[in-house]
Amino acid sequence: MIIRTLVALALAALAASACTTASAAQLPTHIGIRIHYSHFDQTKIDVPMGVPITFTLINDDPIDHEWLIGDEAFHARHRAGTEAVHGDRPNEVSLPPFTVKTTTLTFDKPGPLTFICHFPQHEAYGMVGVVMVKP
Ligand SMILES: [Cu+2]
Repeated sequence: MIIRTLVALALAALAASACTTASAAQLPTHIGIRIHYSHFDQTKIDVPMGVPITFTLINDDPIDHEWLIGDEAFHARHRAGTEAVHGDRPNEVSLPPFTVKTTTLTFDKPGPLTFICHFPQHEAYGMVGVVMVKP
């Protein structure tokens, strides 16, 4: 009985260590983010550094949104910005009502980046998420 318990504990420890040592190579490179009722359906996403990550962005709402990803300085510029429409840069995607767009980005530095919809009041309403780039 004691041996059986020890084996179970050892297996549990092995499973736990397997989870914590998951390498960046095992992280997904295709991410789907759905917008519904002015919220992103996922707001914490881990991605590997240095490989192309494809984001499929789905606007399920009858209003415009946008998906802008960058660091704090980038978002400070966009909060103050007057650019109404984005779409010519892979990290700035305009999403008209009921549209699906795909963009591909390769992150070359580890750490967090934030994605935000900068339409008036949307950030305050909760249209914010974080992509954590893992080395
Ligand atoms: Cu929005």
